[in-house]
Amino acid sequence: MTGTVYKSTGSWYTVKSEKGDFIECRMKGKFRIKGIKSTNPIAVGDIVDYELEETSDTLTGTIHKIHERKNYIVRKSVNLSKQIHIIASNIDQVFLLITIDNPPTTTSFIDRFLVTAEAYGIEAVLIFNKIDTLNDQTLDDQLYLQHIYQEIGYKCLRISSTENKGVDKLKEMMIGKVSMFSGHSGVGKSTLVNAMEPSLHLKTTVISEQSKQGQHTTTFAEMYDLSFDARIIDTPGIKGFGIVDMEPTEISGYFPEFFKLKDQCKFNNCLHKEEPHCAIKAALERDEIAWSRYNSYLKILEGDEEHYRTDSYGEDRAASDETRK
Ligand SMILES: Nc1nc2c(ncn2[C@@H]2O[C@H](COP(=O)(O)OP(=O)(O)OP(=O)(O)O)[C@@H](O)[C@H]2O)c(=O)[nH]1
Ligand SMILES: [Mg+2]
Ligand SMILES: [Zn+2]
Repeated sequence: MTGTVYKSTGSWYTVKSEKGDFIECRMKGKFRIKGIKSTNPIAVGDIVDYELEETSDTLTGTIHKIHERKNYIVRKSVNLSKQIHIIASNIDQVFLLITIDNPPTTTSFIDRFLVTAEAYGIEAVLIFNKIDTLNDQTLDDQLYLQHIYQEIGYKCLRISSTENKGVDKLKEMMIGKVSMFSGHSGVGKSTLVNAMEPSLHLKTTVISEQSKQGQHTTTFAEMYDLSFDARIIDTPGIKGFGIVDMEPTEISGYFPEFFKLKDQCKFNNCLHKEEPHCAIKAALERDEIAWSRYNSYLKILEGDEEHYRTDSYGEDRAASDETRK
């Protein structure tokens, strides 16, 4: 039988059958996916073949095959193993939720996320959430960021999940598609799912007053069917976004505004650092490329690991638990 993975806890997978039932499944044997060393062989969104277990009283199943993925999005675990973690597969679009100061989202984080989405060929849309909390200063910051990304060509939405602003426009963009929400803990991913589908009652938690950080409420990625012909994958908050290995010359190809110009650089292997007659440096000087984007590019090029927080909760802990099994 064939079904779709709606939730993965590392040892059990909730699979939705073609008839629409949910079956708890285990994995049979070991899966090795060519070329990737992943902490989780089966991810939310995977299409799998499974067999029902006839011996048990409760209906469970065993997964014996994963169908080829249309795409998947991964991040490098920020733990010692440096393994990659597949966040979800077979997705049509990913929404990155951004808050300006509660919690803060850095441009470096946004850009790492966008580079990963570009590298995996998945459309990314930016959601500026909690617009109801902006003051004069943070409103300026938000509009400036939105301007930068819109100029590059990324779609941006301004939303208040708690006051239901901008939510209808988002719903429209989600019809008939599988979407994923990502972003730091506390930016309001689960709150936004609840705003679209109040009957789900997903757990949410106020961010820490003191640290302005989220509390890692959602611990596993999970897909939900929504009543307006859409599917959403809510995910645990991510701290840093380690970029999966890329060749240095490949990186600027994932910055669309660099990509457009790079053929005009004198050297075709230009890294846009100190090389003469570099079209990207020239555009930067003319303010046609944002310095924040260029700085993110340099950081990725230098292989800096982003380390957003140093505690060990949330998905990174889940990922390392799975590694130990
Ligand atoms: N004022 C305001 N608060 C919001 C908004 N969206 C979410 N919140 C609040 O932000 C807090 C965190 O929301 P969650 O939905 O738990 O955040 P999350 O992104 O799911 O966090 P993790 O599951 O930890 O990754 C909750 O107290 C929400 O009520 C918003 O648009 N405006
Ligand atoms: Mg959540
Ligand atoms: Zn160049």
